[in-house]
Amino acid sequence: MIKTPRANRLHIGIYGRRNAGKSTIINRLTNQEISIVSPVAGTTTDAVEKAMEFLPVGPVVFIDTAGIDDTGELGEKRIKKTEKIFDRTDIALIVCDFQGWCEYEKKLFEEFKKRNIPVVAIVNKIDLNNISDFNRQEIEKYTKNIILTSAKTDKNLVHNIKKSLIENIPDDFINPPSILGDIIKPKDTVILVVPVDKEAPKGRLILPQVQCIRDILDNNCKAFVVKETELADAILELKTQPKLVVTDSQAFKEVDATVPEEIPLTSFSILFARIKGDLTEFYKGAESIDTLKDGDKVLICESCTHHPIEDDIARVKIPRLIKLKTKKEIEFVHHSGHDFPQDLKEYRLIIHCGACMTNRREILSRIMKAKDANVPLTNYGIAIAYCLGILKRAIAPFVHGEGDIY
Ligand SMILES: Nc1nc2c(ncn2[C@@H]2O[C@H](COP(=O)(O)OP(=O)(O)OP(=O)(O)O)[C@@H](O)[C@H]2O)c(=O)[nH]1
Ligand code: SF4
Ligand SMILES: [Mg+2]
Repeated sequence: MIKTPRANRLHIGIYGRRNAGKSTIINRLTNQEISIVSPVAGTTTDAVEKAMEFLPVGPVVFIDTAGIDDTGELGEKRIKKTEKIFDRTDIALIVCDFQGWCEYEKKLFEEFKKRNIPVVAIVNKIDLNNISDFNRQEIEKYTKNIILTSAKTDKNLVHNIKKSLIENIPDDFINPPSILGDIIKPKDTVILVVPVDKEAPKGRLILPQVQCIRDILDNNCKAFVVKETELADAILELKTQPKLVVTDSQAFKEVDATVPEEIPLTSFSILFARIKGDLTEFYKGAESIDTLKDGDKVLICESCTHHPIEDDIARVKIPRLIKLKTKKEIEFVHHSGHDFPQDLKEYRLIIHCGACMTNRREILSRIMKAKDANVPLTNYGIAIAYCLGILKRAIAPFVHGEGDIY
């Protein structure tokens, strides 16, 4: 994703008057000194851009702009330059202070509204102001997305901006285009391992399997679909080594033993965790299984409701695996459907289903809610792979550089 072309990145423009704190905010977001910060109004004269992977939002470009309340001839040139950036903005952050939602900000807002660009209002410098002076209703007439913050002292600033972005990003940005597109290239072969057990629906494959087959075909590659019992033969019969083996999580252990080490192996759940959620967060969530103690509550969430079957993955298999791994007496609470429990604080861990029937925004919002409550969140496939001791292998195809996972 580092190679994502600029055009495919979400462009986040940071606007506002001179001295509002725009450059301080871009530096916080990127965790780098991208832009010069100073008390002199009009410090940023030319837009400063930074492309980066902003997880879990994805590939973005942040654009710090010159303050647009600028006056004089030079100021007009700066205003024109800043206005040009409007055209490249997919989502706008308007930075102001308590008293600052005035004519400039309103005009800016109307400009973005005309262009159908979502706006997040960032009311900055709360450390210097008396919070009771804040008139939220005034800004709410324009946008419901309001972040009250201090770019200098607020530890949650980046988290809150991510949350707001996830809620407001246009759909085509939040849904990455391909499941395997950055892993495979034309003519590659991918083996898909599909156990046909009691949980498999009669006469058909399930949605993640079908979507993977389609994605492999879309990438001009070959899909070789087998049950775990035919996997060893399939590998032997292939004239060239498969680029990847993807298995159902439930057959992971068996498949791990069959697939030679030099062939990358992952699971459908991990592929979907990647495009539906945030692999890094899910990985951290799985690691927290080891910190569970006697009496802890673990929430298991499924996006759809269905009748539990004997040996059900949520009610039987995952609890069994976690108990085996931790040797602790853990209470499992089950939840299904589109609503998400309001109070998450009582849980030590949330394990989510593969979310094949939900959109990415919903899962990302759940991740952010779990973060707000300080509860780690992972998903079925990643939790299973972790408990079986094979997560490192399953995640290896997605580890880049210094250990970034995406
Ligand atoms: N106390 C306090 N100072 C802040 C905060 N955010 C920014 N500042 C200070 O406000 C001044 C202006 O910050 P910048 O980030 O340079 O503002 P800017 O909007 O980029 O300004 P221009 O580039 O001139 O348009 C600097 O002295 C910052 O240190 C904040 O939340 N609290
Ligand atoms: S959304 Fe979740 S519960 Fe529903 S079918 Fe997909 S993985 Fe299963
Ligand atoms: Mg600046």
